[in-house]
Amino acid sequence: MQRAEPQDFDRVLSSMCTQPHPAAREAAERFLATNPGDPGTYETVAELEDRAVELLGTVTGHPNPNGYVTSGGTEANIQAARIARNRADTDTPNMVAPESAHFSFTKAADLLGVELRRAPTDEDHCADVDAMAELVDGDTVLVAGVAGSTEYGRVDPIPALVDLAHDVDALCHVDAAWGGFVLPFTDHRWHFGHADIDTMTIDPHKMGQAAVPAGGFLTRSEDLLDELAVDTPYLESTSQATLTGTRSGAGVASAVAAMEELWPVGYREQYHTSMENAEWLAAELAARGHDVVEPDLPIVAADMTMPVTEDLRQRGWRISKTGAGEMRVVCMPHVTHSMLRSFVADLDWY
Ligand code: 0PR
Repeated sequence: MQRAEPQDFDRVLSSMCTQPHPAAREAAERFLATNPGDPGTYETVAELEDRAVELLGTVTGHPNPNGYVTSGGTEANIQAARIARNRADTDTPNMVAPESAHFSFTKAADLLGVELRRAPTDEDHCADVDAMAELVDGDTVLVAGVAGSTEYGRVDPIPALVDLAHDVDALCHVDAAWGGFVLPFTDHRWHFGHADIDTMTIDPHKMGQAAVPAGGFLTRSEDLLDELAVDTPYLESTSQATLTGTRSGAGVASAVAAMEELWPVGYREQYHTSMENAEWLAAELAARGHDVVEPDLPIVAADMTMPVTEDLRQRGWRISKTGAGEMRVVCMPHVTHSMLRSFVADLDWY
């Protein structure tokens, strides 16, 4: 049988993952057979994980963060909800999030027995603080905001959400799974340095250009992470806060390599390139009469008819859509200007 090969990235406009930076790829290969889930045995990769958390703290304005490298944003969001539920004193916990929150919150709610209350977003697809305030009550354990939403790349008013959460003694979680590595180069107020956020998701395997799997989960203080700790009787380490047991040393090593290589200059350049591409595509689509949702971060959404998008798929393009049915293009590092030019040329064929 012919050896299977992964897809090329040259027509992928739908993904929130990308080709790893060469240094990240090399580090992933080197640490393939290591398990940060057993730090007593795999000491080097355990040290690398400490370094990863330190670097993630640098990116998110926290000089002394706690946390670990997760399997992805889903695990990090589940863990945030789990901490909030465990520390609260209620039998009927709920969490409040904007409707733009990723579907991993639905999984977290289901797994943890926490009711998920989603508030409508404002006309610009951002969290509407007043609408969320209406859903918060004495049983609210978590208020979540998104910094770089999956569909439109929008950033919620995080400081106001922190106030909303803390007014009812709930935790505030920020999901910057995708946006975390572009937001430092914008004017948004989204990170630990801007507000008393309790927990955060920020994934190296998205805009961070690390290999999959490398998600990131950070907590403001050690006691929050301790809410997750279970005893591990037969490991040399005595407790474990992660959701999974055996974990990817490749992910951890590649996250460190990518961040050491790219923070801050490489990420800044990538942000500017991706934004230029997104703005160029938005203008080209608008010039062709499509309704475009203006990009704030490098994601472009535009109303296109579905037969067109189906046909583009036949031509090899991988594009996704928003819940409202708009075409959605994520300008990841592998998405170049020339790629977008040939995409627009294909669109002009109609
Ligand atoms: N939070 C946000 C804001 C996200 O966008 C995502 C994933 C998650 C959490 C969950 O992260 P993990 O998928 O790492 O658990 N957003 C994309 C999505 O689910 C992920 C994705 C990645 C989609 C690659 C397509 C793809 O090819 O739509």
